[in-house]
Amino acid sequence: HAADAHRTDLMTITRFVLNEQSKYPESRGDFTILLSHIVLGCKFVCSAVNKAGLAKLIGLAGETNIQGEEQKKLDVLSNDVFVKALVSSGRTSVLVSEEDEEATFVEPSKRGKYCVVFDPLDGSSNIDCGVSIGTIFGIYTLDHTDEPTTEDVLKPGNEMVAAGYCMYGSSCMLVLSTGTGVHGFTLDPSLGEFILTHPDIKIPNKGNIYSVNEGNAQNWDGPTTKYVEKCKFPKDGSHAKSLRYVGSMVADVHRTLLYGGIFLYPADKKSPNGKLRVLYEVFPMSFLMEQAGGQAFTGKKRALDLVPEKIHERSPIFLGSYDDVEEIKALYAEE
Ligand code: AHM
Ligand code: MG
Repeated sequence: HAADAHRTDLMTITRFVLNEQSKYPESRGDFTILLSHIVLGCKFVCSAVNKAGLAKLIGLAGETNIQGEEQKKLDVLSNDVFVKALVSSGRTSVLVSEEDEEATFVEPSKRGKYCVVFDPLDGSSNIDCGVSIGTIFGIYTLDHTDEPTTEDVLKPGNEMVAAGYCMYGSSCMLVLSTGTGVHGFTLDPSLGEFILTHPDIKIPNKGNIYSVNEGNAQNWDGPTTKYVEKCKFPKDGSHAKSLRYVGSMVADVHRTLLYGGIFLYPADKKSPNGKLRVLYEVFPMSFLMEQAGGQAFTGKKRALDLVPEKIHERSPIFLGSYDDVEEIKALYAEE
């Protein structure tokens, strides 16, 4: 269609969220402001990630800057940018980042009603070879006016009001849910704006891809072992599944969301709670999966019903297409 070649009615992420929020008469635009600061962080990291390879080529990485400091590593830099953007939004009170051992409590004059948990740059093993990496975030509301504590984020994932990720891949994509479905926005670099390109993403009910680090197979438990065996050697006449594993959660979950299938980071003998972190990896991705019509399971229960006791707690996770997750749930139920 010739008319499609130049779209003139651009649904930016800000316009989209303003539209959504206008459905709530009590909304005063706080969420929109918070999100615009998250978006700023994502754009900054996207630009830094895109320049990283070049910087290396022309010898920037490892050099010292004007203040005589070593160039910051990309993950540290990303964390600094997100923390500063979130604090300066004036809409946050508690921040939990994968990069910081302790939670950040925003000073009283800059406090707001949201708490944000995030992994500023996930998939660190992929940074140096230019493979897709991403930012993951989840948002809670503060439900009191007392001094904020970590209790304000040690809440089950089903209490999150929004979650999302930004993938720094062949294009930069921000995928967001505020509890009314999942929507994907692609960064138009010439405009510097995220444009709605994937409205109302629904994950297929069943997929033909499984995604897991099979190098850990010797340490898996019974149900995970049985499940992966079934993926490769199905006994019911169905086709074997394909294996895809980037080792970058955002990329692996993004593909799972769009193509269907299952992503697993199970428990194993060496890491009985798996590897991934409940607050800023497991919860946001589980929130998105459910909003897209899929499921997320820990091996014991619905992932979003977990109540974390520590901010950096880990949990095994199985998430993806509804029917595929049903199968792994059945295997754990047999135990
Ligand atoms: P990171 O936070 O240190 O980057 O680790 C998280 C990453 C996830 O993106 C990915 O799903 C997982 O680690 C891969 O782990 P493994 O290398 O054990 O397969
Ligand atoms: Mg991580």
